Amino acid sequence: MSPIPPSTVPPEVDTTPPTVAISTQVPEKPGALVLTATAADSNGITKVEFYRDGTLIATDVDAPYATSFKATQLDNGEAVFSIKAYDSSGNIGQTSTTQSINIHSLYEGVWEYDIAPGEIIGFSGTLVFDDEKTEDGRTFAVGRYGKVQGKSFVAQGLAQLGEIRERNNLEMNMAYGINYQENFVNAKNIVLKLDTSNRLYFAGDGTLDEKFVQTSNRSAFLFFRQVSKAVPKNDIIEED
Ligand SMILES: [Ca+2]
Repeated sequence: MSPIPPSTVPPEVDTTPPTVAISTQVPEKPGALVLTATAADSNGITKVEFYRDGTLIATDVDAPYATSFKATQLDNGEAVFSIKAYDSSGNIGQTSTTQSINIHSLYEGVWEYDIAPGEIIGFSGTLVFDDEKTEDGRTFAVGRYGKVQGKSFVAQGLAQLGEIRERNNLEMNMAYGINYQENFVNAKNIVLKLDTSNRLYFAGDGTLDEKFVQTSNRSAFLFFRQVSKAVPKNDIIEED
């Protein structure tokens, strides 16, 4: 039996799509939602595309194939994640998975605030917490605030609200502009309560420290009341 000369072998046409699998890591708190794909093909993988609800969100050409994005409460609900893996002949292997996203963060939602005396940071306004961070083992709700004086919008900035670890010990920062590391208000000795509708609020005497005007440890009255546990999707600051 003589072997067929190689020159007479017709080129092999690859019609076999890559074999694929998708896996997800969905966070419970605001953070990275990770999509990972495995793809294999005898002729090699040229790229893997990642889709969310049919929309392309990332392309990866190098194994391991993965992408991630920061997921927050605004992503809550069902999402379909899918991948398409391409071999060098253009065959596509694809698969998808449906994920339930249910993310919550510390004190998330909309709050009203009142702080007196007004010459520091006073007046009233709206706070929205939609994220959290952990520093040195302590967790802070992170968001924004808007300050309203009468009908006029007078300031906005970043806000942090510390985790209640014991009664009468709340840490709160409200920052002018974007530099809350330098210009912050720190409040303590706050009482944690529930109102008649079982909504969380903080009320009591505390101290305010504002580095911006080099004034520190002035006594103040502070009041924070949660008006909604939902994080609004649009403009988070409402004038009243
Ligand atoms: Ca193939």
